[in-house]
Amino acid sequence: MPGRTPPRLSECRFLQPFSGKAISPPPVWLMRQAGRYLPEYREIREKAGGFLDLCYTPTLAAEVTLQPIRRFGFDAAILFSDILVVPHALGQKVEFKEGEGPVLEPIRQAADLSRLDQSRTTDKFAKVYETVARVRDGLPRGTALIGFCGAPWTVATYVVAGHGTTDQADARLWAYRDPEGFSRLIDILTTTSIEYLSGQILAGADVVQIFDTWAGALPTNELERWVITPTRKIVTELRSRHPEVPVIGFPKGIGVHVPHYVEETGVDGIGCDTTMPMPELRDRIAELGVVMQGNLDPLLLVAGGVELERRVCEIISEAGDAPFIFNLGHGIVPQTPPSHVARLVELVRQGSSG
Ligand code: 1CP
Repeated sequence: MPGRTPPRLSECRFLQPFSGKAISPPPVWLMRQAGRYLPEYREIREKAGGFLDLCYTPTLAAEVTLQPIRRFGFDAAILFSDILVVPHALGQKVEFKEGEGPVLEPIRQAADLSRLDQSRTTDKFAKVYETVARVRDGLPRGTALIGFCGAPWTVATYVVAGHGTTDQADARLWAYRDPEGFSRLIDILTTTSIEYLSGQILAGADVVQIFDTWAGALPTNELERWVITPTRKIVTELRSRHPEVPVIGFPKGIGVHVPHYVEETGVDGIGCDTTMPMPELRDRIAELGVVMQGNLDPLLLVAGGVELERRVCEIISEAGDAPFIFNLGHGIVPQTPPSHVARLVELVRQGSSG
C-alpha cells in the first residue's frame, strides 16, 4: 500500500476552513453523495452482488466513490463503505437485504460480546484501506478524501437491535439495565473505530467524519457517557497519532448540546443537521476554532426549484464569515434527481461570489 500523501493545504480548498479561514465560495460535498440516486452507481451495485461485496471490492468501491466527483466536481470525496463494516469485521453476522436495509444477528447482552473479536478485523479492514489508497490515486489534485466510521453509540444501536429502529429502544434499555456490560460494547467499538480511522488515514484519508446519526435519541444525562466520552477518546487518540488530520463530528439531533459536544470532544468540524440554528451557533462555534458544516434539508434537494435556490443563498449568508463547509443536514435520499445536485453545486459556487 502506498504511503499517505501529506495534505496539500494550499492546493486543497476543502482543508482551508480547518486552518481558520472562511473561503468564498465555501467547499461543498454531500453526505451519501455516492448511492442509489445515481444510475452509474446502480449499475455497479448490480455487478457487485451484495452491498457488502461492493464495500469489500476495492476496485468497485473506489469507482463508486469517484463517480460523484466526476459528475459534480465536489471539493471532497467520501470513502464508499458503511458504518456497519465495523461490527461485521468484528465477527457479527451482517446482511443488507434488498428494500429492507441492514439485518444483523443481534447482540443483546454482555454474555454475547464474546462473538466480537478485535483480532479478526485485519482482512476486512485491509480491503477498505486498499479502496482508500485507490481513491487517493484516482482523485484530482486538490480534491480531499474523507474517511469515516459510525460513532460507537450509533453503531451499537444496530448491533443490539439487529436492524434500524425509530427509537433505538433496545440499546437504550441495555444501557439502563446493565451499564457496565453495555460500556464493554461501547469500549470495543471505540478502540476498533480508532484503529479503523487511523488505518484509513495511513492509507490516504485527509479528513475523517464520525457519524452519530442517533445521538439525539439519548436523554441529556446519558449523552455524556455514550456519545461524548467515546467520541472524545477517538478524537484524542487520532490527534496524538495524526495531529494534522481534521476530525468532523456529526451528532445528529442533539440541538442545544452542540457547543458542549464541540468543547468536550475536541472535534475540528461540526456537522449541523437541519434542526440546528446555524446563525445562533455560528459565533460560539467559530470562537472555539471549529468549522461548521451543513445543513440543507435533503428533501429540498428532491423538490428543487426556487425554494432550493433561496435556501442555498440563505445558508451561505447564515454562515457569514465563519469557517464553513456546505453540506446537507442528513444524507441524500434515493429519489433525488441528479440534475438538482448539479444545480446545487452551481448555486453554491455562484451564490457567494457576487
Ligand atoms: O442498496 C444500497 O445500495 C444500500 C444503500 C446504502 C448506501 C449507498 C447503505 C445501506 N449504505 C450506503 C453507503 C453509506 N452509508 C455511506 C457511503 C458514503 C457516502 O456516499 O456518503 C456512508 C457514509 C454511510 C453511513 C451510514 N450507514 C450511516 C450514517 C449516516 C446516515 O445516513 O445517517 C448509517 C446510519 C448507516 C446504516 C445504513 N446503511 C444502509 C442503510 C439503508 C442504513 C440505514 C438503516 C436504518 O437505520 O434503517
